[in-house]
Amino acid sequence: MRLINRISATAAAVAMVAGLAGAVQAAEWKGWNIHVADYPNTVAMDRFAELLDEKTDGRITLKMFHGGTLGSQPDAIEQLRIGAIAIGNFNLGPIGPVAPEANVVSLPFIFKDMEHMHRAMDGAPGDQISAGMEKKGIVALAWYDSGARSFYNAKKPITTPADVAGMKVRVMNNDLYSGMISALGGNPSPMAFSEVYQSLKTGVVDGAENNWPSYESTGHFEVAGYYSLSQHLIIPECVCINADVYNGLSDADKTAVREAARESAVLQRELWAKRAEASREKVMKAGVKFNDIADKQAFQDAMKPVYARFLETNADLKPLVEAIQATQ
Ligand code: GTR
Repeated sequence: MRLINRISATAAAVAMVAGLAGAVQAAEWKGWNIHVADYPNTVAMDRFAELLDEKTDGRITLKMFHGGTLGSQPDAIEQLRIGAIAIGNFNLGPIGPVAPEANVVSLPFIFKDMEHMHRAMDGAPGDQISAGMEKKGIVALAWYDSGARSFYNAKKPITTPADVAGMKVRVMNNDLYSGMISALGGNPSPMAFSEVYQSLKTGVVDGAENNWPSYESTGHFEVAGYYSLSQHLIIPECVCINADVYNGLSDADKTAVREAARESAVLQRELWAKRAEASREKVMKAGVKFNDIADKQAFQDAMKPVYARFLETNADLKPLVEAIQATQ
């Protein structure tokens, strides 16, 4: 009897120590995402969390905070870099000011279409961009889609650069976007995503620019009813992780984390394609005045000073710009 008691006491102690060890090793990560509940990125990031849990047998738990509740995107990028949050679904736009290589994708019209962007990001240019981000403490695990961004405003259709002249246009925090609006003769107004609806509504800005799903999910279409298909930016997004957190993982967990991110990206891209169409239909039904832009060349020509200034301060990135442009 005594012996049995001793054995079970020992077993309990062993189990406790194992449990403690497990608790010490188990990681609980915080994740940032800016979008609303049913947005493709939100669904895909939740799936990423599930896959992480499955693939690491519960060793890694990711708690996602959606809707930008942990802060604006530029703030969240800094939080990720210092390790206050482990994971973020970031647009490469606000990463550009931190990692110059990543800024190349924010040169207006650098990508011809989504397929061109995919080929470049899946090839050597994507690797160079990842390496540049990693130097700044951000590891890109997979790329998400974000469609093409076009101009919208509360006043009139935009068909030529002259239509933008004098307009106050919200841009994301990145000098390239401010330069882009200035080059069209407009007044750029950098501000956080969460402030744009109210600013459009109260006339603090006349317009903004985004893809169909963000134009729709934010309600911007209700307060800026002209959408003009300029498609001037095709910016990829990442599932990103703090570099120290990533480098501290075992090889098996690194593989699990990468696989989970890539699988979530396959889902995100599928959902993205459907949502882009659904959002377009929804805003059109709501009465948005849409126009195509027959002559995009005029907008592209106006971007020459933006490229020139960028390459002046980032001469070393000229080969990367050219490699993207040459990607077939
Ligand atoms: C969206 C993007 C967000 C954010 C937003 C913005 O398309 O998914 O990450 O960058 O645009 O305009 O701030």
